[in-house]
Amino acid sequence: MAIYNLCRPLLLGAAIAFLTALLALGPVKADLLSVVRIVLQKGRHYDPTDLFLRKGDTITLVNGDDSAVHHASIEADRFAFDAGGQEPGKQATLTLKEPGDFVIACGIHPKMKPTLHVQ
Ligand SMILES: [Cu+2]
Repeated sequence: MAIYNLCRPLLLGAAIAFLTALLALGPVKADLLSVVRIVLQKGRHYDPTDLFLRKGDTITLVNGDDSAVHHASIEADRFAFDAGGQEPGKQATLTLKEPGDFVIACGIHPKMKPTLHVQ
């Protein structure tokens, strides 16, 4: 109980700081229900290799390699995605609007194949 009483002002301060930060984000508030996930392309691998997402979520593919170019694409029944050639440090985004399981292919590194599981 004593620890709780000691920490209480700190917790309150942290909560206020968090809420202030949320308010400062402004336009991002409308998107709080959807999620943006970072997917790293590095060392000829994706991290993570399986993503569990909801319809409306967005993924940002980040080329974290020093010299390798990646070319992510999806060929699905109801949509297609092509990030084009992604130089090191470049990003590409994709918003998942359809439910299902989708495999991202890298046109340059055939073994790079993460799967998106969209509910
Ligand atoms: Cu690649």
